[in-house]
Amino acid sequence: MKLLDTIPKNDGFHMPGEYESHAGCWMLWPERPDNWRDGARPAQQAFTAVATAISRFEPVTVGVNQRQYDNAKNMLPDNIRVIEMSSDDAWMRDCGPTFVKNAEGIVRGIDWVFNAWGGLVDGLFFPWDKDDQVGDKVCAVERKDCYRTKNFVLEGGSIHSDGDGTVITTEECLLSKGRNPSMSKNEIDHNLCQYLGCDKVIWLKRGIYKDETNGHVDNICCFARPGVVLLAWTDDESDPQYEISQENYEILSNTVDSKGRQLEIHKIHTPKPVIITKQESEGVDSVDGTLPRAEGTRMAASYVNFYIANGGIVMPLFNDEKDEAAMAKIRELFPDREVVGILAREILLGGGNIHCITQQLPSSIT
Ligand code: KQY
Repeated sequence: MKLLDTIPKNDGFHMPGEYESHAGCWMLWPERPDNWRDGARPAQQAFTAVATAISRFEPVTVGVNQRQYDNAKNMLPDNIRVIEMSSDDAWMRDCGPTFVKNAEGIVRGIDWVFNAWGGLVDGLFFPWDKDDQVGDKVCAVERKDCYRTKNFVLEGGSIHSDGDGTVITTEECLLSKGRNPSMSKNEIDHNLCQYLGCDKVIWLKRGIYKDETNGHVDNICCFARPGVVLLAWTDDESDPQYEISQENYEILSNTVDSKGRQLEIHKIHTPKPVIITKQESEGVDSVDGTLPRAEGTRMAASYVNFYIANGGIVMPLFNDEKDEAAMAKIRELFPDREVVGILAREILLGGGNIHCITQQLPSSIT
């Protein structure tokens, strides 16, 4: 497969919306005991539930480290393709490729530089070299030519594309010191347009309160279709999330997308704060250089972190009184898709959610 050093936009490629048709979905398998409690067993059950749900709608492939291959094969249903692939952790959205597509339906990958959400500045573990190779490996398995961004650090969870010329991101993440500190906001904006084939970037300020990725957009805001966004929300003025959501609402209300459309904004109320318990904290190995999981820490829980599959939505639930309303709202916004809820606390305890552990491969249908 070719490694390309040209620019996707110049080659006629752009990132489709997640709601466009997929050839499949990629995931990784969790195992590191300094991030996942109890030897990652509960997380493996949650990942299995997510993979199984998505596989009802489209083919799923799970990349697994050699030492977990047998276990993953045994836990995952037979319709899921399991392949041996080294990784440092299990966040396919972030270390995997972002796929772009042209008018003929040719699909290519972008293999961003990955540095574990901030490298030596505020990255979440060290080293991350195996994760950094995942994008290239997925493209090879899928026989997709691949763009490598030599000096541009980015994770897939920090961008959303509407597939129609507009991308959303957050300043908190893309302007963070651990990503591309020598680049200005304008330069980063330009790079996003060049690689994702878009004409406009909407810059939100901050992501979900306490999000350890420096505020990935995929936990706070996403597109339901061009011109329509979902925004994580709270009416509780005493919650630090209140000000963050208000600020982003202002930005979204006072902008237009690349086609000049005013955005329709739908508020998705967050669950009540999800806090790590003593037992959960004690189940995680303590290792220097990995973000600790201390009892009492608030995790960045949000319903917006869902995956859009062909004909389905696979969304996180938290056993919270807001679960039902969030599901109902998402059903209303995606009337042609079956909405499947998965109890996702064990994924959240690792630092992300369903969107963060999945990556769609667009289909070649034009
Ligand atoms: O995309 C994400 N939310 C990934 C979070 C990584 C957490 C690593 N502990």
